[in-house]
Amino acid sequence: MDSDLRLELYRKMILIRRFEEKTNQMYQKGKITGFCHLYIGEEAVGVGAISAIRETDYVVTGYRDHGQAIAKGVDPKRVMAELFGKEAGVSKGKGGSMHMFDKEKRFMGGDAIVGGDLPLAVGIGFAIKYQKIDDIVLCFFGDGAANEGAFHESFNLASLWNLPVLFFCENNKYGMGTSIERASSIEDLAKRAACYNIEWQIIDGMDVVEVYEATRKTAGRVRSQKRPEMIEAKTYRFKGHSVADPEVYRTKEEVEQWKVRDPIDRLRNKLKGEGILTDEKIKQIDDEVESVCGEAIEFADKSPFPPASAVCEHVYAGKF
Ligand SMILES: Cc1ncc(C[n+]2csc(CCOP(=O)(O)OP(=O)(O)O)c2C)c(N)n1
Ligand SMILES: [Mg+2]
Repeated sequence: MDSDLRLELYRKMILIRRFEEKTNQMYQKGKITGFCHLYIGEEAVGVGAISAIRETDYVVTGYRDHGQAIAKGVDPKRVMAELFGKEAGVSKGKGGSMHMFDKEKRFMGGDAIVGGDLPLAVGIGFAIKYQKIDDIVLCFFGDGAANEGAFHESFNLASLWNLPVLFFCENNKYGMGTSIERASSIEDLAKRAACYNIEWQIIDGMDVVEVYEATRKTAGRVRSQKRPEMIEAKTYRFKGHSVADPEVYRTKEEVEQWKVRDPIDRLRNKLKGEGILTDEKIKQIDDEVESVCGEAIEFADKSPFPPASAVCEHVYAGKF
């Protein structure tokens, strides 16, 4: 892979890491409230996969969505404003952390229901087929979501109807405080795809270049063959399930072992070793990213909260 592209992947991962660290700080300060799930440790998955599809392709995901929204090109300012519950947020401040949404960027959420985005991916896939266009849907979901009925229903219909959906499982070994060993009859979840006649593969989710290359090739097949496929990336979250998680279900040693595989450190070391990344360039990227995050916080802080009169807008029920 050429060095410019690898530098770009590195920059995006750093941006998301810093953005999430700032999000955590803002939460502790009381600027952000409610549920808030950080993506720290898993950046290689969102960045690698989303960078490998077209801008016109669709992304759907679960509630660990800030980083993926940014990777899809959603403005970090509007993501932070949404986290703050402000009117300038991508969902007008009414969705919060779990409901990032930007139709223009074809980022179709952000879903608080575990596995809830899988049927949405099938629906979008069906619309693409119906309109005879060549977009695809990249659908992220967790290992916990793979145990939901919606997973099986969605895989069945996507295969039966030949829909262009790339199902992407982020297997971070835990669904809240429950380890995969305690929740699933198999640990390699991608094998389930075979039951629905769907091609599958397992990749290293801590290696952004591997994620990018696997997604690029798979997305190409999904587009040309108009068939769903599944990728399972083995990954790990370095922080708790949400910001309010005491993490009693896993050992500090286990977390430390995974941190050795930090996707950002890995790529930085590789690029430094090849002479592509210098200390000066590292600092330049850090400074750039710092100012993007600082501006996002300032923007979010300045934006007003939505007015009380807007409470019945953008809801199915309408006025009552
Ligand atoms: C249908 C449904 N059941 C239960 C929950 C509560 N819940 C929220 S997150 C979560 C764990 C899901 O884990 P996973 O799919 O592995 O995603 P991760 O948090 O690891 O990214 C659960 C059970 C929910 N939000 N929706
Ligand atoms: Mg999980």
